[in-house]
Amino acid sequence: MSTQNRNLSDNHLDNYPNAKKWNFGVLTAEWNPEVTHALRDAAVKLLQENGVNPEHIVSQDVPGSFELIHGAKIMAETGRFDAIICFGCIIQGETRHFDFIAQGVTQGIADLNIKYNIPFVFGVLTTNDQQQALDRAGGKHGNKGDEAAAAALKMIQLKQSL
Ligand code: DLZ
Repeated sequence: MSTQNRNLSDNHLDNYPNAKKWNFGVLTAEWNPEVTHALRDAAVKLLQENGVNPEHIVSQDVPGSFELIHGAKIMAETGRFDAIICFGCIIQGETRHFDFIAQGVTQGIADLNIKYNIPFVFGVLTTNDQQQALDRAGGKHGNKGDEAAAAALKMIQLKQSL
């Protein structure tokens, strides 16, 4: 994801008069928690700033980014949520594990978007090192948690406007 020309937190949000009725599932991978929890906290804050009832935000951790897929599926099948936001941070290591997990999670979350009639937001950072991740989790490139929350709000609004 390119951040060269855009601070990720530079979201100009619309007005969401119905947001107080909307329900959100938020899933957060426990790997690299200093990053993923910062993403989650920014998202929850932005949702609430836009009128979402704190009691309508269900937040759960999963072991790693790979588990976001099944966690999101379980959440979707409850039928309770208008959108599900997934947070993870996959950092390049010495082996090809990074590629397989990143590919699997990306495809898995994409598949959920097709299978279920709600948006699943991809808030997964894939970076070369921890600093790049921190730069996007409240650092010099803003916080991708804001962007993910904004995407969820916009997609629910889109669905309800059609
Ligand atoms: C195994 C693994 C590795 C090597 N790296 C990461 C990572 O950078 N970020 C992340 O969220 N999870 C990682 N994991 C764990 C996998 O996502 C998954 O939890 C395990 O493979 C068990 O299914």
